[in-house]
Amino acid sequence: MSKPVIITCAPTGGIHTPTMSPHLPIRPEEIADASVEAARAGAAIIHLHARDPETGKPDPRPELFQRFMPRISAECDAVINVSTGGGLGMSREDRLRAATTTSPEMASLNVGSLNFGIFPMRRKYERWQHDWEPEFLESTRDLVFKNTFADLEYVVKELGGTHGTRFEFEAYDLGHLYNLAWLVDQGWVEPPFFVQLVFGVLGGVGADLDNLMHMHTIADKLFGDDYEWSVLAAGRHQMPFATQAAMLGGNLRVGLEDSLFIGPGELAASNADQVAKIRTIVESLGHTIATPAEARQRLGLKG
Ligand code: KMH
Ligand code: ZN
Repeated sequence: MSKPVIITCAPTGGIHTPTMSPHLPIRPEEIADASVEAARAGAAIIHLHARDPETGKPDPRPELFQRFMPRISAECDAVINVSTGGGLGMSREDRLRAATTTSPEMASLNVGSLNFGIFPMRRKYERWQHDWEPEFLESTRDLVFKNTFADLEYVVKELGGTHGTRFEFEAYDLGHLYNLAWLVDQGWVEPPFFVQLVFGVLGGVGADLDNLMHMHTIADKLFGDDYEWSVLAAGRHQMPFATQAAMLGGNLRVGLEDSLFIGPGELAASNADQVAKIRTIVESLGHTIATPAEARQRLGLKG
């Protein structure tokens, strides 16, 4: 019998724009509501970004996080995970401000650099098509999502050391797993590691199940019993990849950060709907879902 599945929900992210879905939470109250509903639907971890309440753009200001984090903690028991990815093009300092101000139990750490391509999809996938803003698409053509070795060292020492925060290590490609192994070798991070395998971001590894199997195999070789793994996949790949992760004994992430859809041509009405859908799938496969307390214990969080 495999372990209960840890569901992470990422309610808003820093990529999709408010023009793309009326259901994307933007204002602090909306982010708090979406997070609490997702937790009630079965998410044990909530991965958080903030947005400018007026424009909806990704916003690093800690005071915005402080407008939804306390409410989420007061209204549910979910683990709060603060993004250090922020928004494309943000400086390292800005990306860290919210986490260093709030000292969360968990923060994301993107364990390598990549091109972060956002381009219109091929016509055959038009039911999953997004209405991206042309200027935003243009701005991503010449952009590197920068996570150098110096950045990684800085973040693990600052957040992991001083603040006792533990990480959702996001790996977008095979090499990123080796970057994490390097951090482990340096003695800068301690097990258990929570490794989020990310599929379907153009610039990272493609959403092909053979890639999932291979990344899982390599992660097993590198981290053995010292890690828990989870899967997220962008856009239309979200639910199939989450399902596959659960079938293989892993954990999974859903949320409007990663996909605005709940089915072909159908926008998700809420984050909780995505959590409820994957929970139904997971439970119908004979698995159970993890409570926040179980996630804390398995991931060695400070609580
Ligand atoms: N939007 C995801 C593909 C972060 O916040 O650190 C990446 C992400 C990055 O979650
Ligand atoms: Zn994120």
